[in-house]
Amino acid sequence: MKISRILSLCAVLLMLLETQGCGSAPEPAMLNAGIQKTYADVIIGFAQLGAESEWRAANTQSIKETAELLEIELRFMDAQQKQEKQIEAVRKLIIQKVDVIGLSPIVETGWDEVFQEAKDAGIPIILVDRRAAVAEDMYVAYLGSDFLEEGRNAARVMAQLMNGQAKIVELVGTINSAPANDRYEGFREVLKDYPGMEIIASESGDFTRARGKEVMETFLNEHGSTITAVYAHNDDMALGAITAIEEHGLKPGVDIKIVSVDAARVAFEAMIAGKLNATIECNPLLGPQFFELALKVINGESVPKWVPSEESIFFPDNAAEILPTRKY
Ligand code: GYE
Repeated sequence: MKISRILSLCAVLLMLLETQGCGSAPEPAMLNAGIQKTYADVIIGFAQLGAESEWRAANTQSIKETAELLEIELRFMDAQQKQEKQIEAVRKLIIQKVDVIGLSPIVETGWDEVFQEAKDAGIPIILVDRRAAVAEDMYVAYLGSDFLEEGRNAARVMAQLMNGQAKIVELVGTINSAPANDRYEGFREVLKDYPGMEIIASESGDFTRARGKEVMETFLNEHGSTITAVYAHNDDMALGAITAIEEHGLKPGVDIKIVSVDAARVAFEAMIAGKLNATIECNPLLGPQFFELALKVINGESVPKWVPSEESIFFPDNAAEILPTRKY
């Protein structure tokens, strides 16, 4: 055995003795001090929230594909859109003693207890995609988008499209989820500067195409052609709205302008068909950044509290050119 390895083992032993003396559980990063783990040495858990949208499908694929590529042992759980199931999934991962838990919390609140359980077990949590309303020391990092800015951008783009005059209906994402909360708030923040832009109805379509269509049908039945614009918190709901508008005998993208969030391939197809006017990018391809962060955490390296994803805005004029380059 090399001297350096013996020294690091001694350091680990010393640390163990010290931490046990204080009566608190040793942090896994401390245990590994000096011994650099590789992807092949670790088991990573991921508690996904469900499979509600194109975005989610791409996100799940990115996580699974990256794990395979890096030969990481991944324990992947799907909570099927239910917080109880997601909490249960985290508990299972704790029992399985994974090295890190990645979690996309379906809603923002109600996480304190299970986060505390993970902390007590010495298993760090990385928030992926969505934030949770817990104290900062309950998770090691948040990897994901600036949803507030996405909401602001949607409002800026819509104000331009509508020359500052609009009767807007809003399709909100999953109630109490971080992206729905922030896209709602960011949009309104910018709209304050445009007195001619009025939100006449706002309801949740739960980020799905089916609910987006249903809610848009109700909006159309209640407000008819008073509606001049739709703000959808994701592309799937925008696509549902497009169908509802067509069935109502109006032209989506022309009679009613539509701005959504995500920039999935389906949004580019809708823009090419002239039925969607803009999509604000939200990047789901978080697999590579997630595992890189996880390994750093396991090896005790410091990581930023928030790792933002890089994003842009897309319009119909070059949608056909860009579509082949889109990975989701
Ligand atoms: O925009 C939506 C999905 O959390 C950013 O969830 C994600 C959102 C995404 O269902 O399509």
